[in-house]
Amino acid sequence: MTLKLYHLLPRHDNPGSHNALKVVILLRELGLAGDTDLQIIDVDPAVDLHPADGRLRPLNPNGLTPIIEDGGFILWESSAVLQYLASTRAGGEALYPTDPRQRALVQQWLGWDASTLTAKLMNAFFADDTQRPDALLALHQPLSILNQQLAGQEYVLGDYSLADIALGCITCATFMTGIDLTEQVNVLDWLSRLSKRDAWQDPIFQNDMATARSQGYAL
Ligand SMILES: N[C@@H](CCC(=O)N[C@@H](CS)C(=O)NCC(=O)O)C(=O)O
Repeated sequence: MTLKLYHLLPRHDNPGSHNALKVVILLRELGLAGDTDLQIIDVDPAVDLHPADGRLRPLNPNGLTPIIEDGGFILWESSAVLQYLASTRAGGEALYPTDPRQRALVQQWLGWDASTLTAKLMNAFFADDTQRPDALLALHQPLSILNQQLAGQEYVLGDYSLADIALGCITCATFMTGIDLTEQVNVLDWLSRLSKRDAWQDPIFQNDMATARSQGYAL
Protein backbone atom coordinates (compact mmCIF):
# COMPACT_ATOMS: atom_id res chain seq x y z
CA MET A 1 0.00 0.00 0.00
CA THR A 2 1.35 3.42 -0.95
CA LEU A 3 1.68 5.94 1.86
CA LYS A 4 0.60 9.48 0.93
CA LEU A 5 2.63 12.35 2.39
CA TYR A 6 1.46 15.94 1.99
CA HIS A 7 4.65 17.93 1.89
CA LEU A 8 5.64 21.51 1.21
CA LEU A 9 8.58 21.21 -1.15
CA PRO A 10 11.02 24.15 -1.46
CA ARG A 11 9.74 27.02 -3.61
CA HIS A 12 10.93 30.54 -4.36
CA ASP A 13 9.28 32.05 -1.27
CA ASN A 14 9.53 29.08 1.10
CA PRO A 15 12.46 26.84 2.11
CA GLY A 16 10.12 23.87 2.32
CA SER A 17 8.66 21.98 5.26
CA HIS A 18 11.36 20.93 7.69
CA ASN A 19 8.71 18.99 9.61
CA ALA A 20 7.68 17.00 6.53
CA LEU A 21 11.39 16.50 5.84
CA LYS A 22 11.57 14.48 9.08
CA VAL A 23 9.05 12.02 7.64
CA VAL A 24 10.87 11.71 4.31
CA ILE A 25 14.17 11.05 6.07
CA LEU A 26 12.63 8.37 8.28
CA LEU A 27 11.07 6.65 5.26
CA ARG A 28 14.40 6.76 3.42
CA GLU A 29 16.14 5.24 6.45
CA LEU A 30 13.56 2.44 6.41
CA GLY A 31 13.93 1.92 2.65
CA LEU A 32 10.32 3.01 2.10
CA ALA A 33 10.72 6.14 0.02
CA GLY A 34 10.52 4.50 -3.41
CA ASP A 35 7.68 5.23 -5.84
CA THR A 36 5.65 2.17 -4.92
CA ASP A 37 5.85 2.86 -1.17
CA LEU A 38 5.54 6.64 -1.02
CA GLN A 39 3.57 9.29 -2.88
CA ILE A 40 4.67 12.81 -2.02
CA ILE A 41 2.01 15.41 -2.73
CA ASP A 42 3.46 18.91 -2.96
CA VAL A 43 1.04 21.42 -1.50
CA ASP A 44 0.59 25.10 -2.27
CA PRO A 45 0.17 26.79 1.13
CA ALA A 46 -1.76 29.76 -0.26
CA VAL A 47 -4.32 27.49 -1.91
CA ASP A 48 -4.34 24.24 0.03
CA LEU A 49 -3.49 25.23 3.62
CA HIS A 50 -4.20 28.86 4.44
CA PRO A 51 -7.83 29.39 3.31
CA ALA A 52 -10.40 28.12 5.80
CA ASP A 53 -11.86 26.10 2.91
CA GLY A 54 -8.43 24.97 1.60
CA ARG A 55 -8.54 21.41 0.30
CA LEU A 56 -6.30 20.06 3.10
CA ARG A 57 -8.15 21.70 6.00
CA PRO A 58 -10.44 18.67 6.40
CA LEU A 59 -7.29 16.53 6.77
CA ASN A 60 -5.48 18.90 9.16
CA PRO A 61 -7.51 21.77 10.63
CA ASN A 62 -4.22 23.51 11.52
CA GLY A 63 -3.43 24.01 7.85
CA LEU A 64 0.10 22.62 8.27
CA THR A 65 2.29 19.90 6.79
CA PRO A 66 3.19 17.09 7.19
CA ILE A 67 0.00 15.07 6.87
CA ILE A 68 0.03 11.38 6.05
CA GLU A 69 -2.70 9.12 4.69
CA ASP A 70 -2.03 5.46 5.38
CA GLY A 71 -4.81 3.26 3.97
CA GLY A 72 -7.48 5.78 4.99
CA PHE A 73 -5.81 6.64 8.31
CA ILE A 74 -5.00 10.36 8.50
CA LEU A 75 -2.30 11.66 10.86
CA TRP A 76 -0.65 15.06 11.37
CA GLU A 77 2.01 16.44 13.77
CA SER A 78 5.46 15.32 12.67
CA SER A 79 6.34 13.77 16.02
CA ALA A 80 3.23 11.57 16.01
CA VAL A 81 3.85 10.64 12.38
CA LEU A 82 7.45 9.59 13.12
CA GLN A 83 6.38 7.47 16.08
CA TYR A 84 3.51 5.87 14.15
CA LEU A 85 5.65 4.99 11.13
CA ALA A 86 8.53 3.67 13.23
CA SER A 87 6.03 1.54 15.20
CA THR A 88 4.29 0.07 12.15
CA ARG A 89 7.14 -0.43 9.66
CA ALA A 90 9.78 -3.13 9.60
CA GLY A 91 13.08 -1.86 10.94
CA GLY A 92 11.42 0.96 12.89
CA GLU A 93 12.46 -0.46 16.27
CA ALA A 94 16.10 0.34 15.49
CA LEU A 95 15.18 4.03 15.42
CA TYR A 96 12.43 3.90 18.04
CA PRO A 97 13.45 1.34 20.68
CA THR A 98 10.78 -0.82 22.27
CA ASP A 99 12.44 -0.79 25.71
CA PRO A 100 10.17 1.60 27.71
CA ARG A 101 13.01 3.72 29.10
CA GLN A 102 14.87 3.96 25.81
CA ARG A 103 11.61 4.79 24.06
CA ALA A 104 10.73 7.43 26.67
CA LEU A 105 14.09 9.12 26.09
CA VAL A 106 13.35 9.37 22.38
CA GLN A 107 9.90 10.80 23.23
CA GLN A 108 11.55 13.28 25.61
CA TRP A 109 13.67 14.74 22.80
CA LEU A 110 10.77 14.70 20.33
CA GLY A 111 8.67 16.69 22.79
CA TRP A 112 11.55 19.05 23.50
CA ASP A 113 12.03 19.60 19.79
CA ALA A 114 8.45 20.86 19.39
CA SER A 115 8.04 22.67 22.70
CA THR A 116 11.46 24.30 22.97
CA LEU A 117 13.83 24.16 20.00
CA THR A 118 11.25 24.71 17.25
CA ALA A 119 9.38 27.31 19.30
CA LYS A 120 12.54 29.38 19.79
CA LEU A 121 13.57 28.90 16.17
CA MET A 122 10.20 30.24 15.02
CA ASN A 123 10.53 33.29 17.29
CA ALA A 124 13.97 34.04 15.85
CA PHE A 125 12.88 33.35 12.29
CA PHE A 126 9.96 35.79 12.47
CA ALA A 127 11.66 38.40 14.71
CA ASP A 128 11.99 41.94 13.43
CA ASP A 129 15.26 43.86 13.73
CA THR A 130 14.55 45.03 17.27
CA GLN A 131 13.43 41.62 18.51
CA ARG A 132 16.18 39.60 16.75
CA PRO A 133 19.06 39.94 19.29
CA ASP A 134 16.90 38.65 22.15
CA ALA A 135 15.37 35.95 19.99
CA LEU A 136 18.80 34.70 18.91
CA LEU A 137 20.00 34.71 22.51
CA ALA A 138 16.97 32.63 23.47
CA LEU A 139 17.63 30.20 20.59
CA HIS A 140 21.18 29.72 21.84
CA GLN A 141 19.86 28.15 25.02
CA PRO A 142 18.36 24.95 23.52
CA LEU A 143 21.24 24.67 21.07
CA SER A 144 23.67 24.72 24.00
CA ILE A 145 21.67 21.97 25.68
CA LEU A 146 21.83 19.93 22.47
CA ASN A 147 25.55 20.64 22.24
CA GLN A 148 26.04 19.30 25.78
CA GLN A 149 23.94 16.23 25.04
CA LEU A 150 26.11 15.43 22.02
CA ALA A 151 29.38 15.66 23.95
CA GLY A 152 31.29 12.40 23.58
CA GLN A 153 28.67 10.66 21.44
CA GLU A 154 27.86 10.57 17.76
CA TYR A 155 24.10 10.86 18.07
CA VAL A 156 21.63 12.42 20.51
CA LEU A 157 21.04 9.20 22.45
CA GLY A 158 24.26 7.46 21.48
CA ASP A 159 22.66 5.32 18.76
CA TYR A 160 21.01 7.00 15.78
CA SER A 161 17.26 7.36 16.44
CA LEU A 162 14.11 9.36 15.70
CA ALA A 163 15.57 12.02 18.02
CA ASP A 164 18.35 12.72 15.50
CA ILE A 165 15.89 12.83 12.62
CA ALA A 166 13.56 15.29 14.34
CA LEU A 167 16.23 17.50 15.89
CA GLY A 168 18.50 17.43 12.83
CA CYS A 169 15.70 18.65 10.58
CA ILE A 170 15.06 21.64 12.84
CA THR A 171 18.64 22.44 13.83
CA CYS A 172 19.69 22.79 10.17
CA ALA A 173 17.03 25.48 9.75
CA THR A 174 18.62 27.65 12.45
CA PHE A 175 21.29 28.84 10.00
CA MET A 176 18.55 30.81 8.21
CA THR A 177 18.33 33.06 11.28
CA GLY A 178 22.03 33.98 11.02
CA ILE A 179 22.72 32.58 14.52
CA ASP A 180 26.37 32.14 15.47
CA LEU A 181 26.95 28.44 16.18
CA THR A 182 30.74 28.49 16.15
CA GLU A 183 30.89 27.45 19.82
CA GLN A 184 28.43 24.60 19.36
CA VAL A 185 31.12 22.32 17.98
CA ASN A 186 29.33 19.07 18.85
CA VAL A 187 26.20 20.27 17.07
CA LEU A 188 28.21 21.18 13.97
CA ASP A 189 30.00 17.80 13.97
CA TRP A 190 26.67 16.02 14.33
CA LEU A 191 25.12 17.95 11.43
CA SER A 192 28.13 17.05 9.36
CA ARG A 193 27.65 13.38 10.30
CA LEU A 194 23.95 13.51 9.36
CA SER A 195 24.83 15.20 6.10
CA LYS A 196 26.85 12.15 5.06
CA ARG A 197 23.96 9.72 5.46
CA ASP A 198 22.14 8.76 2.24
CA ALA A 199 18.75 9.57 3.76
CA TRP A 200 19.78 13.19 4.34
CA GLN A 201 20.55 13.89 0.68
CA ASP A 202 17.52 16.13 0.40
CA PRO A 203 17.28 19.64 -1.09
CA ILE A 204 15.80 21.12 2.09
CA PHE A 205 18.60 19.89 4.36
CA GLN A 206 21.32 20.39 1.77
CA ASN A 207 20.14 23.99 1.09
CA ASP A 208 20.53 24.69 4.80
CA MET A 209 24.01 23.16 4.75
CA ALA A 210 24.84 25.40 1.80
CA THR A 211 23.59 28.40 3.79
CA ALA A 212 25.87 27.34 6.66
CA ARG A 213 28.85 27.00 4.33
CA SER A 214 28.14 30.44 2.87
CA GLN A 215 28.39 31.73 6.47
CA GLY A 216 31.84 30.17 6.86
CA TYR A 217 31.02 26.86 8.55
CA ALA A 218 33.03 23.88 7.34
CA LEU A 219 30.02 21.59 6.86
N1 LIG B 1 3.98 21.06 15.01
C1 LIG B 1 3.80 20.81 13.61
C2 LIG B 1 4.34 22.00 12.84
C3 LIG B 1 4.07 21.84 11.36
C4 LIG B 1 4.51 23.08 10.59
O1 LIG B 1 4.81 24.14 11.16
N2 LIG B 1 4.52 22.94 9.26
C5 LIG B 1 4.92 24.05 8.40
C6 LIG B 1 6.14 23.68 7.56
S1 LIG B 1 7.50 23.20 8.56
C7 LIG B 1 3.81 24.36 7.41
O2 LIG B 1 3.15 23.47 6.90
N3 LIG B 1 3.62 25.64 7.12
C8 LIG B 1 2.64 26.08 6.18
C9 LIG B 1 3.00 27.39 5.58
O3 LIG B 1 4.19 27.67 5.41
O4 LIG B 1 2.10 28.12 5.24
C10 LIG B 1 4.51 19.51 13.22
O5 LIG B 1 5.49 19.17 13.87
O6 LIG B 1 4.05 18.84 12.29
